[in-house]
Amino acid sequence: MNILIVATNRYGSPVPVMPVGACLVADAAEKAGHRVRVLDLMFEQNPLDALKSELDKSNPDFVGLSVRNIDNNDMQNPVAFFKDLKPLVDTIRSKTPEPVVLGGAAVSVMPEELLRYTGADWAVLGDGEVIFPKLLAALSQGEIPGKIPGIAWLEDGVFKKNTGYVTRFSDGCLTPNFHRWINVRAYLSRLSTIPIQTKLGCHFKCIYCTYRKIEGHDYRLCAPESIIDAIKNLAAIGLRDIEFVDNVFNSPYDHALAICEGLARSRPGARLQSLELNPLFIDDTLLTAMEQAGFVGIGITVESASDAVLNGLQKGFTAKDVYNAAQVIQRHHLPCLWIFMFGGPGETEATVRETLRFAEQCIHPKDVAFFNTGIRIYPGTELEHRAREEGILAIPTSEMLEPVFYVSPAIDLDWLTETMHNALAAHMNYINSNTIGLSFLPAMNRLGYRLGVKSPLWRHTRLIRRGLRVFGMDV
Ligand code: B12
Ligand code: SF4
Repeated sequence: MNILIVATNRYGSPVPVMPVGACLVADAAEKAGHRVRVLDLMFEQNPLDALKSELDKSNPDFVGLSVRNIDNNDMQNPVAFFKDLKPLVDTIRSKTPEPVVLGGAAVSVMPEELLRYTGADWAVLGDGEVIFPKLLAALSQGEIPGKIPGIAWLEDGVFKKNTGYVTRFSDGCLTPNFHRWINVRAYLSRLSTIPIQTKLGCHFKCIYCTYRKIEGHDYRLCAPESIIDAIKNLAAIGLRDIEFVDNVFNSPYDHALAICEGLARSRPGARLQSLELNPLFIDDTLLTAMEQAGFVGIGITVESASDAVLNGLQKGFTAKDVYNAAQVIQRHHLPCLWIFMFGGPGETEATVRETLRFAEQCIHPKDVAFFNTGIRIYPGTELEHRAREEGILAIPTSEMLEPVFYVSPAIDLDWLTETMHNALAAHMNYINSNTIGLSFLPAMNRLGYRLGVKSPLWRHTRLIRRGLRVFGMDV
């Protein structure tokens, strides 16, 4: 069959992210014997015109839409990306009667709502490179796709899904042939990194999290040797800025350590990053291995340094673990981005002050702290139940594609905004979503690339903020 896969994401902040999922799915469909084309809308001036002309060219029997983001998860400057989908589906429908299937992280998070909103025929939940070829085979043989694990659809207006187990990483196929499908240079020239996953699944139970909906609760680990080989191959073709996009990179600890030690031994010459470290599994052994492996930046997602909030979020670690992790990080030379989230259950003025005190005392000025405010509420999460109980959320799930946020009723948003404004003014290494949501961030990424700046750009936060302030900007 002729297959067209459309990578719909056009968001350029903090960097445009390469559509790794769409490319993996394209690779898999081609391997299954189909003629596949990918249309990446990221840099298209006019996405609907680009889609129309691609549909004319490829005359597809089947169109897959890769949907990454529902919205930008930002309470201060919300942008709803899901609204771009309807005109895309309408354009496809105007040109062809063939089936339209949705896939991508956003679809795993809110499949029913996205199927209803777009009117697409099928949704693939999770691992598209395994499920999509099976769906194509079923449809081409007139079989019922609903028997395939990982498929969702609407039947007489009723949402149905098959949530059977899917195996992944079985063929060691970790990285797609990016050059075959997308304009890699366009991404690299905007400081994008090459994404790679080392595992799926998460054992933690944070109350707001959607990741287990996407990847499942059980770990599905990729063999460390396969990961090391994949990184060597990427580096050998010049794709050296590589980012681990696991939900948590350092859990299970032994798996992460084996990968880092293997990379330290084989030295592929890659510049590695991960923004998803959990403070529970940070120690000198792992950080030493990461330094030797070629890491150039790490991010640690602690959300808070207050036990009341960490408990409320059910993070599975304590403020003591956060302080311990900070001590270990200070003993090493890896630039670190600390990620916090204000407004969770249990947040008060006192807990915000506790977290800010931690940041002042324990985050080195050359490292960076990112403070988010408000937590996006997703259907089916513990946070949704809590928000409904507390009267914060009253709309039905069908309306939750529009971003809705939780902020602890015990916190005054004006006070928090003022407090953060003052904290950012006093610390040039602090950023919040207003700073990274800057409309000119994409231009800054391009300028950075031309000036020879290497990813991650956040390492230069102090310099950038100072520079922009000289030009009179309130950042
Ligand atoms: C790593 C990550 C990042 C990194 C990306 C780094 C990089 N170089 O790529 C950073 C930190 C930059 C980032 C930023 C953002 N992210 Co992010 N990110 C992730 C994370 C953890 C992994 C994404 C990933 O690469 N997965 C690996 C690939 C292989 O999987 P995949 O793309 O999902 O593809 C698979 C399936 O979805 C499916 N599939 C994909 N396409 C298609 C197409 C078809 C036709 C089919 C059938 C199947 C299919 O098959 C693929 C292979 O198995 C996810 C959470 C998660 N666990 O998925 C959030 C996630 C994708 N991010 C999210 C968001 C919101 C954002 C941001 C808007 C802001 C934010 N607050 O984080 C920005 C947007 C950036 C941008 N420019 O678009 C949301 C998106 C959904 C939503 N809730 O709206 C997620 C799901 C997290 C969440 N909060 O729920 N992110
Ligand atoms: S540790 Fe991360 S991925 Fe796991 S449940 Fe918590 S927020 Fe989600």
